[in-house]
Amino acid sequence: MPPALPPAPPERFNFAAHLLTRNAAHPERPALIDDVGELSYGALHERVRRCAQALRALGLRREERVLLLMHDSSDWVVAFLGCLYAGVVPVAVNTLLTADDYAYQLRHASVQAALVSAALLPTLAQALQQGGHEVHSVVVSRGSTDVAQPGGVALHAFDAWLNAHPPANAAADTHGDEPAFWLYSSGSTGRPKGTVHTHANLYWTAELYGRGVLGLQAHDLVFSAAKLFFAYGLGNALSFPLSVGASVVLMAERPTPTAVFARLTGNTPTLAGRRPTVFYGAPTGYAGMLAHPELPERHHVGLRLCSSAGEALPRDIGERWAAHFGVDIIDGIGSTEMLHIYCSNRPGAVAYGTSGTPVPGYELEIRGEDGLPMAPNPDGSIDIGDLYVRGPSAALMYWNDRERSRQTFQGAWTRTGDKYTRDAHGRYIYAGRNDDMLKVSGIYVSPFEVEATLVRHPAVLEAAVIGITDADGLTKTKAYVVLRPGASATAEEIQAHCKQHLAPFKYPRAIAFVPELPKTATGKIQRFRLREWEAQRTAA
Ligand code: 3UK
Repeated sequence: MPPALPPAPPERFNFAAHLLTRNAAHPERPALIDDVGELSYGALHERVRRCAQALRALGLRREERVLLLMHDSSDWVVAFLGCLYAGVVPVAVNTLLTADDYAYQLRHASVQAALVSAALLPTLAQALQQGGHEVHSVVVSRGSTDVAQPGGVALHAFDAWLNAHPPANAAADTHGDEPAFWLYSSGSTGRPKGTVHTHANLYWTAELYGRGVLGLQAHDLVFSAAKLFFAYGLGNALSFPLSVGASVVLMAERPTPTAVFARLTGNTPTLAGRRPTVFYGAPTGYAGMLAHPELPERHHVGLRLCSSAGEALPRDIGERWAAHFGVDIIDGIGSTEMLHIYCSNRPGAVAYGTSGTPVPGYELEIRGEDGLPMAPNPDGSIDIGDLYVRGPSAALMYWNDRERSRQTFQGAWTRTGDKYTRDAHGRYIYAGRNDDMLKVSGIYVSPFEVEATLVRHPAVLEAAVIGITDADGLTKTKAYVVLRPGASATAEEIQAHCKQHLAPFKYPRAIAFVPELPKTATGKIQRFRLREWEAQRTAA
């Protein structure tokens, strides 16, 4: 008998209140350990309720949206849960974007207020200056609010703002299916999609994956290299651990190998020797750590479990990590649309090079070109097709985008955009995307967006961007560039141009200068030819 699925949450359900209630019996236990200090479950309880009250005092009402643009810290968690507690909807956004990106999000989400890290305030201020938004208040976490104050917007310092308000007495009486928060997700063309998630979706991912598959326990100390603004990081470092009373390490800086090693070995002032038992990261991060000269020895870390998602984990990386640390990496596929992982390996039963089997509570179909589920072969395997998933944590919709919502959310089923096969043991094997999206370091990059930026460089006539596979088996972007007659530019100059005009993580990792691009008779760039060139080059 498979283990019974968890009970459905009650109809009236507020996820923040649910977490606080679940942990009310152990107020002294550490909940969050960030770069500057530690917050117990009791202190978290109080701060979340103060935050809810303070949001109401700003004039925010149920269902209104707030931009959450912060580096990982306990303030991030307090802000997110404070919004949920008040029934206010946080729009949690990537901290690596440009002022133009934020200006779009402010308008698209009709945001009323923003919660921002001091270090990101200048970028947000630039976005606010573009106008066309309804933001009336900005709350600044950790640092000076000394910045040219955008006209008509009130600035508050997070700590003083919280402390000026008593804890709210009661949580907003939200419905489990009510919009709780949004995350933005990029598509190959068009603006990013505002993906609307509910209170119940957080519950389902925490119960089905965090508890059900990963088996997180109250005594775990978890650390995620993937940031809280990614759906992956939000489950890893917020909803999963806080659902079981575990403790979380939060880190504001970029997850470089050195920064991650310091946490894994407990070697920071606030950790003071406490070492994470569970680590989550993207494959590129694991590869970077394995290649790093300061990779800690097995006995310097306290890991019992590692998780990977965002892009397929190459077998070799999993095997090398397991050989070094004696701990498997559990690879699973999830998405912003499904909120977290719905198909995964299992602790103690890992098949590297596969995404494992469906997470109990989710159903998968591999569909053929006719749109129907493909029949298994006699040995039980299924040939390549389009992966669809059905499960209780699917987003409600993409905000204000009927067309793309319809394409993705098809009744109970969600179209993943991924190609998959299934082997004779029932394990699912990733076989590429069926749009042009690339996953670089586990983050979506649209080749078209990069191309549009490349051609803005004065020396560039035309450009095409494709994904290439590096020596670790991971995807990196490569740009084929045709220069204007008589113009010259170096690869470094073109990369610097991209980092300046695009979110820097989107810059092409390699540049090839070519006299012309392969095109069809009608002038369309033949990307498959570029991929063939690449294959020939690597074979040579
Ligand atoms: C790809 C994978 C192979 C795949 C995510 C865990 O990555 C997450 O969400 P995104 O919306 O991207 C979704 C797409 O990324 N992908 C993710 N994981 C894997 N491909 N193997 C994997 N293990 O194309 C998928 O459709 O950024 C991951 C939890 C929550 C998430 N949002």
